[in-house]
Parts: sequence; C-alpha cells; structure tokens
Amino acid sequence: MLTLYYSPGSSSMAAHIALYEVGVPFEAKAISLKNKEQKLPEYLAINPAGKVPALSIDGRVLTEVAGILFYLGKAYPAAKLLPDDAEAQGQAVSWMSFIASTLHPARAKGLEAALEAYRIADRKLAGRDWVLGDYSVADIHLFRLYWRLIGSLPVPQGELPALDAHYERMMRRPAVLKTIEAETAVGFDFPTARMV
Ligand SMILES: N[C@@H](CCC(=O)N[C@@H](CS)C(=O)NCC(=O)O)C(=O)O
Repeated sequence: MLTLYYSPGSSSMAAHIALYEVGVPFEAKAISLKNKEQKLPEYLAINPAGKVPALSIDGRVLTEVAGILFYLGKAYPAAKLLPDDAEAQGQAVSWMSFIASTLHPARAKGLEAALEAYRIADRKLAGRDWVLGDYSVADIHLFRLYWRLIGSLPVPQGELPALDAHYERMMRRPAVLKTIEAETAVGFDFPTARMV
C-alpha cells in the first residue's frame, strides 16, 4: 500500500504526478503547510525533517522528491519513467540532484538569483524535448519547480525558452492535468515563499 503525504502545490506535486503516471493505486493525505501540520509530532514521526513529500511503502517511509521519483521509476518499469542503463540513470540522478540543490533553493532568493540558476537548466535542456531524451522522472521534477517559479515570480517572457517549451509539453500530459485538478480541488495553501 502506498500513501503519499503531500501539500497541494508544493514539492510533493512531483511525487503526485509520478504516481498518476505509473497508475498504481495510492492514498493521498494532505498536510497543511499553512497550518504547520508538517511540524506536528504525528507528522514528524513520519518525516523527522518536517517536509513534504513523504511516501509510505507498506509502512516504510521514503522522503525527498528525488528518492521518491527514482523509486517509482524503478519499481514500475512499465511506465518507462526511468531509463534502464547505468549511464542514463546516472544522468537522471545528476539532473535531480541539480534540481533539488540548485533550482529549488533559488526561488526563495528572488528573481535575479532564480534566473541565474534557471538559465543553467535552460541551457542544459536546449535542443531536447525531454531532459534525458525520452520522458522520465527528471522531467517531472524539473516541471514542478518551473511551474512554481513562473507562478510566483515575474519571469520575463522569452527569457527561458527551452523551459517554456518543456512546460507546454508537460501541461499536455494527463497525469499532470490530473494532479493539478486534484490539488486545486483541495486548495493550494502556500504559507510563505520561503517554505515551498
Ligand atoms: N529537499 C526536499 C525539499 C522538500 C520541501 O522543501 N518541501 C517543502 C514544501 S515545497 C516543505 O515541506 N516545507 C515545509 C517546511 O519547511 O516547514 C525534497 O526534495 O523533497
């Protein structure tokens, strides 16, 4: 049994999208960041870091977007979200490490710092439809952060063309639309720019 602990619109969207992509049944438990539910003892017992997402796999907890995406890609190969060969898997981990460590914190530092970081992603992505060539978990991770960036900061039109085209491709995927619909129905509850 899979249980996703998530907060609508937050980093956990990536895990939510990947769960819909693989098509496995799961339970979704919303954690309100605005009400600081992630800091309650019940949730800290699940994820001591006090952050979403967390994915319970038959009671064992997996945290961090990259770890959850890698797991879902590997555990459900029919969905083809993770390439088979070692080098391509290394590229997936490389991208997701870059996304988590460089892109994620950049937005909270303001537009200029964010653009500096996202320009690197834009250059890396240029000329490809998908991050690794074929669609993969790395696209889901990248998309969620870019979705949040352009929804919260005034990124100048045309500044990040490869990311814009990638965003458009992602917005045509049923799993993405389903996640946005499900999370919108619960209601986004962003607490502060810094936390998400
Ligand atoms: N490195 C973590 C970051 C997760 C993260 O920052 N989650 C935010 C929401 S986007 C959160 O739970 N913030 C609550 C808090 O920091 O109190 C990951 O990739 O999963």
